[in-house]
Amino acid sequence: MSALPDPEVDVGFDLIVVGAGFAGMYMLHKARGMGLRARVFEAGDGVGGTWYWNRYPGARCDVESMEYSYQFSNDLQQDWHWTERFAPQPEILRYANHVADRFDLRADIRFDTRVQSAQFDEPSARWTVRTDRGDVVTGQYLVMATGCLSSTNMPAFPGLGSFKGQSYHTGAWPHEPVDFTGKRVGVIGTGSSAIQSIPIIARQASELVVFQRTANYSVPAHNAPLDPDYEAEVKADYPAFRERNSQMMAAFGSRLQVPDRPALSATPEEHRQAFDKAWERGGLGFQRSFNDLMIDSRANEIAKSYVHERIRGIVKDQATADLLCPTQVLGCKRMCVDSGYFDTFNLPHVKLVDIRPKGIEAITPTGVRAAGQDFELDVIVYATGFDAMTGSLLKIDIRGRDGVMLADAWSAGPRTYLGLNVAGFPNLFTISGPGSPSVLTNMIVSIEQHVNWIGGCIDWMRANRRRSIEATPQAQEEWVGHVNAVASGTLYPGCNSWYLGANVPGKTRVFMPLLGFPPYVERCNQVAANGYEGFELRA
Ligand code: N01
Repeated sequence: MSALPDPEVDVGFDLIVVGAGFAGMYMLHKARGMGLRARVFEAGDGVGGTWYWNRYPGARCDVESMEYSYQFSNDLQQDWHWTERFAPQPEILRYANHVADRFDLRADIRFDTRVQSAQFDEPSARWTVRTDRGDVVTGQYLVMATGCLSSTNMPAFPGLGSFKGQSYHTGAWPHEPVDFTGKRVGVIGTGSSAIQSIPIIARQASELVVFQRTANYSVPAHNAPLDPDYEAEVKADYPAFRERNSQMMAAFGSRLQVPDRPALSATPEEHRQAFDKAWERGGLGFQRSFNDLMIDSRANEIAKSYVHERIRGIVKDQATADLLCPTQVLGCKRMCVDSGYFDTFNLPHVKLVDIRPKGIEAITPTGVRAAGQDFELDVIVYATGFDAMTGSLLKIDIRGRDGVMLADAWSAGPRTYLGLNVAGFPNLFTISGPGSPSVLTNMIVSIEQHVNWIGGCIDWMRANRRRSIEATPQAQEEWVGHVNAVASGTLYPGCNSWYLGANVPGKTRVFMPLLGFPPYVERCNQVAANGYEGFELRA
């Protein structure tokens, strides 16, 4: 990397963007296309966001590669070639870098620079942003492209820091490969990051101890080289393929064409056929085998039993298999997609430790104390997840009208209108913010929809000579109620998931994302068509 530039003092930006992941990169490209002067700040030394930080072994996207990419440029989507059905992290990072090069994005991004504060100034209706490198810049609009899963969750285990061996967090992995050969490794956590990395770590480690608090549902990926016929078929009419996916509730997976029917009206034989088919196909489509799995707990129990049977069929030691069978509602914690996770527990040097009810008792100088035992380790991998959706936003001292802090405005949980703006914080936009479909969808599709909406909004404001936009408290109240009402009609809020913030001690428990991409898009479009109803626009 080249030497870092001197701190910048510039009061002339139209748009300041925080984060150079997929959201920040496209926002910058969009802004330039509109003739806006934009500055992007990025804490890392490269683009890619989540794919820049999450370099743990086995990191891979669980949305298929032909879908997990930008659609704003047809040339880009035609030119780029994915090599696997589910793209691995290094390839996605290469793609992000390709986009940055192709659209010459780096020129307007300041890397290695963390935004510390952002303050709205009422008389000028502009935001002043300060960074840890001394930059002080102002812009009319502030766009938070900070990502939903980017602030790592490191639990305050007693003795944390005392360990003399090597420690890693999956969400902030080193850039150099980590060699586990001959090492005794402990992995804390059994979410997606753990489930993807455990089979790979087990191939190298001399001993692997997995510390499990909650067993998780996982379906096989059946990853494979990308079928060239399938790639050609999609590329022959990429826009129509994108359009079909945008009509799906999670904005991906239209090609599965699963029948839209409830499990409760199907026979046991039909259940087996549908679940077998989904299991053999691999991927998150399993959850769509029937349309009532996330609505009716009896239907959910049927899917749950099927997965238990599969786990018991793979894992030879029945006590271990029992521990690996999750008890919570299937899907209320995000389902995982794995390559050989359950099989790994058949290896003689891999051990599963149930840490309930006490959890991790301590990190010691020589390893981990849990379940009343001391485990001697050379390496500890913390796969303990993220302070999701709000973590990165609240790490920044954001102050809106009258100096009100975002952290105070959200003390009882995040409150937004459309997941795009917060009452009292004019000209602030949150890409894939809480209250929008975000993490319950193909993220790139949601990101593009938000960036396009923000672009349209700024265009409209310019044409109509408005200099500030801000959600009304009433519209925000109604929206928060809507998001909660949608979630409470489902089984999603039924367990301690990060969707609810329940994985971070002390975080207010509220279901943060909104279910259902197509109705959400319709609502956003309606709001715009009606002159940005629900927003106050000042001249
Ligand atoms: O994090 P998680 P993640 N003591 O929160 C455990 C996306 N993602 O990084 O369930 C002991 O899911 C915790 O236990 P429990 C994806 O959206 C995508 O794995 O809270 N254990 C859990 O087992 C995913 O959902 C991909 O009881 C503690 C684990 O740590 C999201 O990122 C790949 C603990 C954390 O699991 C997060 O996944 C990877 C404590 N104090 C991630 N605190 C793709 O494929 C936490 N745990 C695209």
